[in-house]
Amino acid sequence: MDPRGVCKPTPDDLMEDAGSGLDYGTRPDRMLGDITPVDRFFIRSHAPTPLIDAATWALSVDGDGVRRPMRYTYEDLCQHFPLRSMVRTIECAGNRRVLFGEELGETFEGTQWGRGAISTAEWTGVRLRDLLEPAGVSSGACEVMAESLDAIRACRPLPLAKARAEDTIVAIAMNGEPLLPDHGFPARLLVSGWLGAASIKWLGRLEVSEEPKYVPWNTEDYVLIGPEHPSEGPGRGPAITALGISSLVELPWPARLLPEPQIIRGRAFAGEHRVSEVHYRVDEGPWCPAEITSASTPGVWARWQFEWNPEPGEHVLRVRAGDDQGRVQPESTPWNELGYMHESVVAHPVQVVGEDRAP
Ligand SMILES: Nc1nc2c(c(=O)[nH]1)N[C@H]1C(S)=C(S)[C@@H](COP(=O)(O)O)O[C@H]1N2
Ligand SMILES: [Mo]
Repeated sequence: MDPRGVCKPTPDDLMEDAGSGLDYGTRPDRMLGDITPVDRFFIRSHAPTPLIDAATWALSVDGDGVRRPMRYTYEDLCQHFPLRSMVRTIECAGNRRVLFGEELGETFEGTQWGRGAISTAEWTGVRLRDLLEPAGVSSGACEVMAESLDAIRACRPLPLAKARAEDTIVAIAMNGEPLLPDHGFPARLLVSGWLGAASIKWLGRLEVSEEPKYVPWNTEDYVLIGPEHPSEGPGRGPAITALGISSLVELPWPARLLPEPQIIRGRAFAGEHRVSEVHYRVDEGPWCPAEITSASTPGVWARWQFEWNPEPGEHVLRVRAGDDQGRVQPESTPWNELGYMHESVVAHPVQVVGEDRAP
């Protein structure tokens, strides 16, 4: 184990160090295809990566909301249940926190994320509901709490309906290979379209309960605290569930380009919804449609592109994504204490320089 607490290499040419020693974003100009290669998939861990032996590992399903507590081994998951594969994006609720702070002229505490706390994999695993069913979920059950085996025993409850969704799975593989330790080996939850913190890694227990559960991750962290977000329960603000809408340009910040025709690419994500349109704007020019070049699926980022022949000089590129619910990225995001859920259109600085001065 690396003294940093993560196992996989995190070279600067693929990943951006978010400062804590445990958190690394994917470099936006190295995101490559629809699916993020595992070597650059972002990492967000609150404690060092635990090294778990799959041969002795087990996942228990218990709580007052089940009639027969169950215990599944790694072999049970790999061999005794139907396996489902699906491409899904995971985004941290704190993605773009640094840009959010710059927008409001302040510095938010917490992981100093730029734009890279978002990645997409093909996940393979067992539907969570297939693991709940043998335990006999009671008619009064309302939540399923996922609990981790890491040093902080991270946990966060899910409403039963989301736990039973077609695309909520206990994943054992990522891009066709067993999970890497940093991403939750031997098994993690994958909650489609929700904040990354719902997708508990190093899963050890699923507690089905007949009462709502309150834990640090739905009362103090991963809640929206601020005047625009009145608290509805015992938490400091409403717990974040589905993610908002955002986009990024696949270029460094600031970008340096040559003054010649080229394709500008990027991605947009709308949480549980489908990205349906992407517009871009150069400097103070008109908004123009970008072409969406990937299948647009709920829970998965969409890729987009446009052609640009930039004039030499300093420019600002803005991108505004919209989803199938008619939601579009706003000009600004209301303040919340922990700097979550930044959705604003961002002004991406671009320097266009002659051939001899290009990088
Ligand atoms: N056990 C555990 N699960 C966890 C976390 C953690 O620190 N511990 N971090 C969460 C957060 S905040 C995010 S954004 C995602 C990141 O998943 P990744 O590291 O595979 O990209 O994992 C979630 N699951
Ligand atoms: Mo996160």
